[in-house]
Amino acid sequence: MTTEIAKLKEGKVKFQGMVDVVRDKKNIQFVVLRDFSGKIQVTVDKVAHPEVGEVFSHLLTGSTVIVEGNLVKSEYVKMGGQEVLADKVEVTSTAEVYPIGPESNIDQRIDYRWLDLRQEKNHLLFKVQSTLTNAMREFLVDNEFIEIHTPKLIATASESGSEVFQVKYFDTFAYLAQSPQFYKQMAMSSGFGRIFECGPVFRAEKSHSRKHATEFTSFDVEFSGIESFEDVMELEEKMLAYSLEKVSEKFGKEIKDIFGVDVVVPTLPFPRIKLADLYHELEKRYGYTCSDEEKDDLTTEAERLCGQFAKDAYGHEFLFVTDYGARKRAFYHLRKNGIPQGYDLIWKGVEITTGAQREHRYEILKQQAEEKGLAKDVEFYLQFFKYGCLPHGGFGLGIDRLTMNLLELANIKESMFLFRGPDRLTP
Ligand code: AMO
Repeated sequence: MTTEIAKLKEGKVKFQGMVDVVRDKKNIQFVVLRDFSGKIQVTVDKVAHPEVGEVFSHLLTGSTVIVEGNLVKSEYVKMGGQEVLADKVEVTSTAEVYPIGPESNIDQRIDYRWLDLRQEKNHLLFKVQSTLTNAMREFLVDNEFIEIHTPKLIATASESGSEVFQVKYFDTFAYLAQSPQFYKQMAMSSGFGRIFECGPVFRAEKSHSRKHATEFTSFDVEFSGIESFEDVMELEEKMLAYSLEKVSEKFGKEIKDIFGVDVVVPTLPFPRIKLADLYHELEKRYGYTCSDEEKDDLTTEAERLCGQFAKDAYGHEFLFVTDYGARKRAFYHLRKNGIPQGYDLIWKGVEITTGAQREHRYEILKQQAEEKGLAKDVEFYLQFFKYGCLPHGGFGLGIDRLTMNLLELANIKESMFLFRGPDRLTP
């Protein structure tokens, strides 16, 4: 039995599908069945096959069947110009009335996410996400990066002081990794040279914003032998341009039709601007100001305005912002003249990446950790740099945010298979 609707051929067919809709007329029924590959119209002559008509007339959307019949060309059928004239049907599961509909909000829809995901729009979303991450992998593997898998259960609350989840671990406690940061750098110390990882990370932040989740998928890259964080930005922009081109080729038209969004393959290089210059421009162009204290980081409003600014100043969707204040950046960023050698990448007014050259010299790294009051927690990590380590850098990119931006979705919840937030642990 063939199970792919899209591959059915003229003549006798037997296949499985899920009921999309049943249109019941007096003597005839038009049923749309679907599977992952596509849809097909099944036409039932109720006079010739009353027992088949009887079955379909009781089936609700979502029920599943095995149909046997004859597939014929038909110029009257909009759906691919073909139909299956059914002579047999077997029900494999029945569905109840759907508890959600077009009027339901995203939180109600997530309660029944498996039904929500049945929408074609959502199928497209995840095909796009899969193509995007696959292209990123492909780009890196072609450039001799290897994929590694680092532990998510760790012994100490880590990194930047950002909140971590504590979990019971036999007679003691463990923490859920908020980033593979320490281990991707360990790979550099191990001499791996070029690595990446795509996996879950956890943040115990009670944020209800449109771009925060407590668990998300992070695409992390780290590589050695760099001369400055410029090398890191260069790799990332090339990777994104390559991947967006793949998405555009494969799904550009469908994305435009279904999401109303143009997939723009970005030109290289992406524009770059220092944080202080950015604030100057935002004030000059849009009258935006904030306190001096806020200016060593990007405020939420400034981040949003970056989308407009990148478009107005450079005709670009992306913007690298560099030269943040040391107070706001992670202790492991290499500093030159006190300035952290890192960046954030803003796309359409939303941060999608943090990247940097790392401090690879043990003594300085230790001192920077101490300054932030983290030396005890990161003792194990500091060891990685005691026995020599090449200069290196890398970046972390949130896959869910990337997808949200690509398809211009209102909320990150839409772009996650299953969202996890402060009030959400189910389904
Ligand atoms: P950072 O903390 O900036 O950097 O995270 C990197 C990227 O991850 C995404 N992101 C999130 N996505 C959804 N929900 C959240 N709560 C959330 N927090 C962050 C964003 C962000 O740009 N170790 C560094 C990376 C590095 O330097 O390599 C880090 O984790 O897209």
